[in-house]
Amino acid sequence: MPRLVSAVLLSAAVVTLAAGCGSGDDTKGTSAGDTALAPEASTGSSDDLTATLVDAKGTKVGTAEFAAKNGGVEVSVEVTGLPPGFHGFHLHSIGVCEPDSVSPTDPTMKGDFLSAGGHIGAKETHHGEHPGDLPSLFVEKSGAGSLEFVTDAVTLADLTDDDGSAVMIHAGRDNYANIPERYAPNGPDETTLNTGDAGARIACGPIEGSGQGGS
Ligand SMILES: [Cu+2]
Ligand SMILES: [Zn+2]
Repeated sequence: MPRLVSAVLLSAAVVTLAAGCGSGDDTKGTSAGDTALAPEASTGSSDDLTATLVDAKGTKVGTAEFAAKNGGVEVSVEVTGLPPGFHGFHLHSIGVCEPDSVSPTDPTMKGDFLSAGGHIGAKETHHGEHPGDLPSLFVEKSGAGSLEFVTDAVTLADLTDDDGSAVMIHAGRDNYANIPERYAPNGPDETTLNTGDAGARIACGPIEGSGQGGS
């Protein structure tokens, strides 16, 4: 450090000489600045999970991170290059993201990222109450979007079960199966109760990491 300080003083002296007047700037040269950048590093943990989101062409469109928080999971996602507006955003039950793949539950269905199966918890209850149902992702006009929230409906261990899990972005909006009775006197149909009608799957990311110790 002494070396740096003397270099700063020297250059300040040169500037002062060159300028020919004594407006010496003494406020520079106190160099605590570098250490102030550190705090972010402390939030990382080896238990955290991550996912790289790709579109059907395999192009990376974003990343998601999952960290244990308050007995649940804090989710942070950032995307770019997606169509503006609201998008259905879910945790799907299988950690496989293959374009143009066959649905594991319905072999007659084929489409992008169907390999990831349905929403986590789809067998137990209806959409809107699935543990894998998440807040909608809003994408700005630029194609960029970000979202951070906590869900206590899943744990990191749920996301790292035997067949893994995947984070999914849909083409359309999620209605959370919230269909007014005046449209559906007998209640929403099966598709709505399973999916929330968010449409095609446009980006998918297998969730990776051990997740051990997080619950
Ligand atoms: Cu989904
Ligand atoms: Zn759902």
